[in-house]
Amino acid sequence: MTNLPEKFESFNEARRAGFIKAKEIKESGKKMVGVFCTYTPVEIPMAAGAVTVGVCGVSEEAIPDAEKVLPRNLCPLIKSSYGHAITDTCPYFYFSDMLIGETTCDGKKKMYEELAKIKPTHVMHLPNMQRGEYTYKLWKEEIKVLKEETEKALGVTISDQDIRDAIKDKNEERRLLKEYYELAKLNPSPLSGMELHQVLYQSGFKFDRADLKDELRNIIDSVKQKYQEGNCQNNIDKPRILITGSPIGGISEKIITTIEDSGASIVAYELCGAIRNNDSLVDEENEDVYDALTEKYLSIGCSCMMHNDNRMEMLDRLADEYKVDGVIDVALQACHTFNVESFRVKQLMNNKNIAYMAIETDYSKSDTEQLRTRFEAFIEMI
Ligand code: BJ8
Repeated sequence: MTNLPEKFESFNEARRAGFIKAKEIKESGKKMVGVFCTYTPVEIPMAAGAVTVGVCGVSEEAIPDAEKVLPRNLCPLIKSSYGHAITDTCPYFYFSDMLIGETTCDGKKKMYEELAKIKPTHVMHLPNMQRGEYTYKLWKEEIKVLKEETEKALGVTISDQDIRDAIKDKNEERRLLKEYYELAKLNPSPLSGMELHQVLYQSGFKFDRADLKDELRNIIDSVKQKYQEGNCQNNIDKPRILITGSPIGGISEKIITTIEDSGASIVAYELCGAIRNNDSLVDEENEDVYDALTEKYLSIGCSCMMHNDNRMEMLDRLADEYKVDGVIDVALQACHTFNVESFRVKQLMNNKNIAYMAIETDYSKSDTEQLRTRFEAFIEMI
């Protein structure tokens, strides 16, 4: 029995419903900015009065078109994003006035070169190490350059106060999302893995900021109340699973449903679009807004960083806080950084006596049954 209120239904379809909203936003004269990555300091386009939207592709339909230009042996997220862009099948890409990318993995960098031929694209130079003064200065400077490029592209002026207001606004959303996903620390979790995922992922497509926050508040309160009344779809015997790795927006059904059908309860997502973005806030007290943004965004633990200790520290902490029994590490096909880093995650979990498995998959459904067999065996073994 679900603990979610009826309002949750609007999160299930937010990405699709947002297509019409995006059109209305554009017709009202507002600007839209497409982003690809958790490293994007979205407070800058927000400070410009623009609506930000994630434009990472999540379906396999456009991949054959992308493969006319990009190699087949490339991450499906990149091929899908590019394929939808060139075939005009992603309304969010179509309505975006500007795209923001970062020098993260090699595939994305090279895709941005191609995208820039069809849409104004600004690529931020993200350092690939997180330590030292030089790195910090470089990223701070890049955020200032982003502010200038956004001003030029959208024909606006962005003040420090605009950025401060955007920081506050985004932090409020992060606090609510965090309060929501932390409900899964309860044992048993009051949420199914899909309910946990959908609210986190789909909230990025709810463009009315006040409505989004109201709905999140409503959902959190409803889940808490129903749980206190004794409603819970999980039982205490289900193994508690943490998912980590590449973004799973394009494979959520295949991964989440199959794992939970195999008898487990997913309680945490150390992923972009989930805990990786929302765990830490931007410091609202810092008088220098660029310092505040630099600190927050440079600390993100993505595998594209060399010596990615921040991800390991987060995984170590989350495994304890969420009382995790097993970790499933998901790498998208040809995602070398997450694939290589899986060895380190495995060692960490072995040392903590937590069951661990790694999978590599793409956006097709053809390996669903094979994955099901592997998930069943893993969960049985826990
Ligand atoms: S901060 S995870 S959103 S880079 S899965 S395209 S890394 S080959 S998406 Fe990512 Fe930013 Fe990191 Fe998050 Fe490349 Fe890997 Fe594909 Fe990836």
